[in-house]
Amino acid sequence: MLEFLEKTDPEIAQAVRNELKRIRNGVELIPSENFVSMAVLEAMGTIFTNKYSEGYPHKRYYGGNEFVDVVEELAINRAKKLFGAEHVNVQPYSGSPANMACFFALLERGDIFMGLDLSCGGHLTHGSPVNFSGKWYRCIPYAVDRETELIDMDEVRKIALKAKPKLILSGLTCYPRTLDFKAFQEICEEVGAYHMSDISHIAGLVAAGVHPSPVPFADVVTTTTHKTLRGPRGAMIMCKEEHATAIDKAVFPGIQGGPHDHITAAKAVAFHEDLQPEFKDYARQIVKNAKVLAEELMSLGIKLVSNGTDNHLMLIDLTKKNLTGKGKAVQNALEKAGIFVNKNTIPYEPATPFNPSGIRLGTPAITTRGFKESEMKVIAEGIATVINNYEDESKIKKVKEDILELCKEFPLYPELGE
Ligand code: DSN
Repeated sequence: MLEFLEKTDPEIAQAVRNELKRIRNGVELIPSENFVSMAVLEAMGTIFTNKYSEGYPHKRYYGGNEFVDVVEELAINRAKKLFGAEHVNVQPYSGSPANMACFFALLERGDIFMGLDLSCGGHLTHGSPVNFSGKWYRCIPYAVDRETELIDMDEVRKIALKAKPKLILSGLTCYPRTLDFKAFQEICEEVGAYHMSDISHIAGLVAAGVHPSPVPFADVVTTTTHKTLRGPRGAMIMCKEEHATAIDKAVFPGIQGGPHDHITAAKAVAFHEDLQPEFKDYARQIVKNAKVLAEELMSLGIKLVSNGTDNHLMLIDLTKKNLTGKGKAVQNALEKAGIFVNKNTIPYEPATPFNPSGIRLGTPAITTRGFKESEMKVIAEGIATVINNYEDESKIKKVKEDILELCKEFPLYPELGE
């Protein structure tokens, strides 16, 4: 591997090798990450990176797009089949521009919309005041219930009836439970709002039928392609035919220039993989693994937000261990043990976003690696030991040894050599 890179740029080649070693010797629990197949990896490294193809298939602003059109149409058609979508735009560079394109297509600056509050599991682009979505539009957030830590749809409805939003966004980056898209749709219809859904985290589960889909209901649905869908870094927008022109115009020329054709090729490959029967098994195993990991953690005295999970992720509440604001310290201690997670705010966070009181973790990447229920028990024990002893180097070292042992049994990217 890296034959040419090694000669041209040994420093970058070394960084790639080090990264490979890091992921092989650790347990990747960041719920937004995954390991793509060799075919997806190969597609990303093709000569399509050289091409400019502003516009859409058969309507381009540059010549020489005969084969790019093949690639983009395959990506679109496979995505439509995967989700049953009426219209798909596969050009968004990533999740944030995909969401921005939807706002541009459906709203005017200053319009009111509703999104899940960031500290309760929403995304920056769902109305955070530091993001374009909160600066250019008036976000009236909905939150989770303080007691149950669940989204209360009656409360969402009450807020919607009062706020009269032009759009309601159903979506999550850190909500461990099932979203009731049908209930969101009913509220949208009652108040005359567009329904936008961001399924970036759960798209693979939705495609495999292990989480309800918003596609039959929502006006527009966005998703990144690199999380549970296990594709390249990027995003796409699905929408009802009536919004197709507005969405396409908002993506290009609204906010983007030339699409990244090598990434479109890799999206097409990933969607092909996602359409295979094995992908359904993979998605089911993600959820099974998450349930077992959650149960094991709770049996070891770790408090989870909403006391469990229905999807691929869970959120540890450190306040119950008297570790309020220690998310960063615990994340670092887990990293020393070879367990990769991210610190996260918990609902109604008593500390700060940079030093929050939560740890977010999930099972998409470790499930790709082949881990099953019995491995979840080893991981849960490691996590609980580190949390209980996050300043004790010798206990952390012992966990690292167990994690290394576990990792050896599950080779990662053997095709890439040393
Ligand atoms: N940053 C992503 C995540 O980790 O959930 C969302 O954009």
